Amino acid sequence: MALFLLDHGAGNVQSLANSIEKLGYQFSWISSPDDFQRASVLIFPGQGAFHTAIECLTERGLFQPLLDYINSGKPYFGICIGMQVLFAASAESPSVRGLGLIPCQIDCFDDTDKAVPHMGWNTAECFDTPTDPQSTEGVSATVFYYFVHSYCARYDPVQNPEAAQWAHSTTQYGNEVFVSTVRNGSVFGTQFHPEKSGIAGLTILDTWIKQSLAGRTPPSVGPRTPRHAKPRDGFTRRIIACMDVRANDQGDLVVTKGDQYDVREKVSSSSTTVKTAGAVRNLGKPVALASKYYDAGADELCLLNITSFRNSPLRDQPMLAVVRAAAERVFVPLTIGGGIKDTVDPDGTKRSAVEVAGAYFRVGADKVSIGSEAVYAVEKLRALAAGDGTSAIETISTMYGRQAVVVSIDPKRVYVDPTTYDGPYKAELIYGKDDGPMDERGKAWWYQCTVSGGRETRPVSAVELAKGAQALGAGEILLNSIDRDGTGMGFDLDLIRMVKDAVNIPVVASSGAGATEHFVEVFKQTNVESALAAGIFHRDEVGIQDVKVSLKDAGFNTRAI
Ligand code: 1PR
Repeated sequence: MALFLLDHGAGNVQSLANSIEKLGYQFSWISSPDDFQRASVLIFPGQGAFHTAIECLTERGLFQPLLDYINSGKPYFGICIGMQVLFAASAESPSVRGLGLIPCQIDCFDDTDKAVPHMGWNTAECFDTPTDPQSTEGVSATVFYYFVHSYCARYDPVQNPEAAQWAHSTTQYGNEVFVSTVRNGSVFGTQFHPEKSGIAGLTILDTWIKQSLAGRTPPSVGPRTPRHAKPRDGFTRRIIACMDVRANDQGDLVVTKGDQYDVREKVSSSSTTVKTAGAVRNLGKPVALASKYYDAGADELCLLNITSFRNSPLRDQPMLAVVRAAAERVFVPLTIGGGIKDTVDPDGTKRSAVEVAGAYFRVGADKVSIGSEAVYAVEKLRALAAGDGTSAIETISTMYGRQAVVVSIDPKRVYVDPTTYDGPYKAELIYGKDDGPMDERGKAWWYQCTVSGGRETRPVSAVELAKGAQALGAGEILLNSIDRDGTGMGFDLDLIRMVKDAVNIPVVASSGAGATEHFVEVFKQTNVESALAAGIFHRDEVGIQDVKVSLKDAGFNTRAI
């Protein structure tokens, strides 16, 4: 029996390869149509947009051989888009035909009551006997799986009977119930990413591969009771550990952490009280810390190359090596930021932002985070009134899907006299709060965007950037605050509320966490889906599990390890 993986060329397939290697299985890649003849067990970890997957398969002559393989009755496991291509069509790409095994359409989530994409951890409730791995394929209703998708197969036995017949488990997001795994004969598919779902996901992969290599007997399908939306879904709040990475003065990549983005030690000379900048703070090695946070139950990890705006990321082999090594050890989503833009190598070779992002996806990143370039793109959007298709946000989201593009916002408060301010951000002013520096008390403020790690301000507000980024195709906002970064004062709730209310995509609250209560507060007082911290985790002041216990006590769904 030979296990093969299918790479359609537009997604992070490295994560699945890493998971399968971790489980101890050997596999080969499908690289030509003939390889399907040699495959007896096949996994297709499709990612990105429906049309991209189908077009890539067609261009490489793999569409029909894939259909023939599935029709032959040999075991097939489709992940995310690899599951969606089994359907006849998708609302994402109405003119493109899928494989058509499931004769109905994939629909778009309704974003009026929730953020879309559905990005994060949720439950999956199997129809079959919970104790029998032959029938559950290892899917358990008591653990959580990582989903990231804007389109889904609605579970509705009346309106969408074919999808309901194929449904093996369902998941609820907001008020919508959708099919989270499909199964029929030797065909299995998960809408979630088992390769990014920690131990729970590895269990599914292991169960399925083991049974398939041993020879499967297609399970019989028993009678089913139709399901309806419950008062509450299983979607959890995500806790993200962030590592700011840069070279220290010896040239080694280290995790550092700033106070309001200043990452150098403050050194006081004995003869004077003036503090001067010392060495870059070193809080540990990126891969070791990433492994530690994965083991501790982080729902997601973020690695930001904070000085990459100075050079070409594709020449930054140490950073690529860090991401590769981290992806081999952690099986939760990994976001990589810093320097995601069109660049020119010192030898004059031009590199597009898509190439830069692709290099990170190929070594195991799941999402890229765009900072400075997003600000310039939104400035251009304002001037042209529409995207021209050339920005990093647009090109990467077109190729890899919106869910792979995060926009990182680095805003700073601008204090103004509310009685005289008549600038363009009047409607975004925050009044009557006195949590800023003493010399700004009594003033109002707005949030101005910065580039190059906070070194330069630009005439764009955080709200404007978030809206523009969403319009250009970003799938998530990582919302920092230079004023709160490293202070431990808690998240800037006014900023977070304002940005969250302006967009429909998920928002990550970042900067200022100093205690578990700050996480409870940000989830109670804003609608963000996730919260990120750095300093308190690096300094072991608060553990990731401490945060989750507090959230659970406060009534929020959280993922246990
Ligand atoms: O502009 O596309 O090259 O991206 C650069 C990226 O690097 C941006 O995401 C930017 O936020 C980040 N960055 C640049 N300089 C710094 C710096 O600190 N000097 N770090 C920097 C940003 C902020 C957060 C931090 C939270 C939580 N780091 O990610 O982790 O504030 O910290 P806390 O919990 O300790 O308060 P581009």
